[in-house]
Amino acid sequence: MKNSFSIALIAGDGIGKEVMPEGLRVVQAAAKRFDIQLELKVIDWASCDYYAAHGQMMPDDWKDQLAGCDAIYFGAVGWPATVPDHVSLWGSLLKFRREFDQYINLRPVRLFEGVPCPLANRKPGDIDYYVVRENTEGEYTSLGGTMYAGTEREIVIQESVFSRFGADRVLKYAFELANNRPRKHLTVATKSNGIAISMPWWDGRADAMSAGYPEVTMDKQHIDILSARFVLQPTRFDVVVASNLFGDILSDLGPATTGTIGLAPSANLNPDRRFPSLFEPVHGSAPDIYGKNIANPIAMIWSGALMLDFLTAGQGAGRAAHDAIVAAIEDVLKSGPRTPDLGGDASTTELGEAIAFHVAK
Ligand code: GGG
Repeated sequence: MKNSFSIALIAGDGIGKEVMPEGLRVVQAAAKRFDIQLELKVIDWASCDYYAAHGQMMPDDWKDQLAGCDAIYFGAVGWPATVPDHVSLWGSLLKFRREFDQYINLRPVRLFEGVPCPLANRKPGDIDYYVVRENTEGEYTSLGGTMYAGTEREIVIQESVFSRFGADRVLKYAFELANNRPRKHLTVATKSNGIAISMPWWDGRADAMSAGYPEVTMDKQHIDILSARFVLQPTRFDVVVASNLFGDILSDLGPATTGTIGLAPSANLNPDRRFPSLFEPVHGSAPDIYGKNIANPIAMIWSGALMLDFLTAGQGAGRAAHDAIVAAIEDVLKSGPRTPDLGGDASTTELGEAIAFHVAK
């Protein structure tokens, strides 16, 4: 099995620049321990600083520059605010997702021992599920426009796009994931009572897909009550599949119920492996804490573990490296240093060093 990989490193903006070194520190410690060769390519674009100098987020030949990379390890995008958020996002991260056909955004949500849970009477094991977010279409489109701009008759239209191809492939991924988990339960996020064209159709695609997975129990929940149940009844969930926007919202809410969004990793996957996949924390650039070296690096570190696992298709050295990183996160969260979001006063660097130390053991 291949054990040598080329990784593009894109720190991006804000705290992306602070958590990236810690993610890399841990990924390199795991790679060394499990004899995985990593060729690292540091990329200084896909950032608002690059935009300030060049008037665009990425160079025209960005795809050529990433040719041959097996994965992209990504920090955050969107700061300073001189670049509007939609410009920075569409000019970088969304280009990667769409042009590298990263149609799955896999976001684990888990309550760890040692992390104070904001929900009453919840213990580790009560919150342990995946959000599978459709990542290339849905509500995130560039289709629409404005009419009568600046007048009293101003109209703005933004279309959502759901394709049979796009829905079926994300539903298939989610059913497969649920089928391989002990509980074998899939929740389909919907809003078919209010969004009365695309969402009943989405539900119908899920019904059709479920016929191929007789062991998977499926329920469909409207996004409003589903969100409430993330807070009130999190034990109901195992795998949750959602459209692009619903999935984005759920995958911030879910981690918030586990104490801090600073723990939440994500994997933007091209499961076909025709293009590089991208691994990033769920959180953004967090300008409010940027520059203080207090951001929680665990989301970045856990994303690095997902990257090593995916690169080796969940087997061999990559799986061992993933497991060692997650075990180190567990150990450090029980009794190690804590960043302020976890109730401590440790720095980003101290937490990263503590996890790397456990990984290297
Ligand atoms: N770490 C990823 C990041 O910077 N995310 C910022 C963000 O707002 N992303 C929007 C999205 O994932 O759709």
